[in-house]
Amino acid sequence: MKIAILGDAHFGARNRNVLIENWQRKFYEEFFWPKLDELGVDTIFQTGDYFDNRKWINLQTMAFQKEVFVKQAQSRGCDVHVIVGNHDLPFRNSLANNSVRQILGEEECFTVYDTIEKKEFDGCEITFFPWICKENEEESFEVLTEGGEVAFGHFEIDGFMMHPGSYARSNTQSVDFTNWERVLNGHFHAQSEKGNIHYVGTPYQMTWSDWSTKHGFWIFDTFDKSMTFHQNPFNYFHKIFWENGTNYDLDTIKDGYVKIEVREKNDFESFEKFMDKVNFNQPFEFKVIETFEEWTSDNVTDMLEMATTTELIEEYISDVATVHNKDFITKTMLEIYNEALELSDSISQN
Ligand SMILES: [Mn+2]
Repeated sequence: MKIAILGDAHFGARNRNVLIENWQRKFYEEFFWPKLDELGVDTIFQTGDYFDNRKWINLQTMAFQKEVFVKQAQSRGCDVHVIVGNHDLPFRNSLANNSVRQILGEEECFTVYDTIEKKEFDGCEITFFPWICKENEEESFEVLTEGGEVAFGHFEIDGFMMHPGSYARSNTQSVDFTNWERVLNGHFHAQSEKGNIHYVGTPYQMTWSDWSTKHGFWIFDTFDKSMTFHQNPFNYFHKIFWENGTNYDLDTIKDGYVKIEVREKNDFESFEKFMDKVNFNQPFEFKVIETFEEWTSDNVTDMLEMATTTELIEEYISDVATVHNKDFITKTMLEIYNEALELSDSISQN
C-alpha cells in the first residue's frame, strides 16, 4: 500500500502570519489533496509539529487546520496518523497536555501518538515515536537500539542538516539507528538522506532558511519501502541575483518575500526598470542587498570595537544619570535580557 508522508505542518506558524497561512492553504487545496485524490492514497502519516505554537492556539488557526486538513481528511475517509513533535508540547521534559492529543485526539479518522506504538500496514511494521524528552528518553533509546522495519519519528539526530549551512548537535548520536530498515523523520525543515535515515522536510517554505530547499510531501510504498517525492510548486521566498540582468520569472513573486542581491550593476537604468517590474508584480515585501566589496572583513573589524550585549547593557546603565541604585538596575536589566534569550530559544524553529 501507499502512504502519504506529510512533514511538519506548523499550523499557526510565526504567530499566525496570515500570508504564510494563505500559502499553506494553497498547498493543501491546490496541491496536496488533489494529488492524493489523483494517486488514490488515503493513508497519511504526519511527522509532528502539527501546530507551531507550544503554548497557545489561535482560534483562527484552530478553524484553519480544521478546514484545510481535518475536514478534508474526514470527507475522504482517510486514515491519519500524527506523532507529537516538540512544538506540540507545552513542557520541555514531558509530553503531558500536548496540543495534538487535546485537539486531534477526538477527531474521527485521526490517531495521535504520544507513546511509542508499533503497528502493521499491509505487512509492513511501523513503529511510531513521539518526540523524545526526559520522560520517555530511556524507553525510546531502548526501542530504537532494538531496531525493526520502519521507525517513524521526530528525531533530533546528530550531524543532520537542519537547514543549509546549519547542522544538528544532539545527544542522539549515542543512539544506534542501524537496526532499522528505514527511519522516516520530521523535525528538521530541510530534507536530507543519509544511509537508512530520511528527513522528509516541511511541505512548504516558512522562513528565509527555506528559500533554496525543496519542499512537498512523499509517498511511501510499504511493499518496497521506496519514497517518491511530490514537490510543492508554490514557493514564496525568492532570492534573485542581479548580474547586469536576471532571468528570474517575476510572475511567481506575487505575495512573496523577495530579496534582490546585486552582484554586478553597470547600468543603473536597466536596474531601475527591473525594480519597477518587481514592484508591479506585487511582492509582499522586497529588499535589495548590495555588496560593497571595498569594505573587506578585515578593515570592517578594525572600525568596530566589538562588545557583547551584556557589556553594552552594563555600559549604558553606568552612563545613565540616575539617583537610583545602578547595581540593582543593571542586575534587573540583565535578568530581563537572559529571560528574553530563554524565551526566544523556546520559540525557535524546528
Ligand atoms: Mn518542526
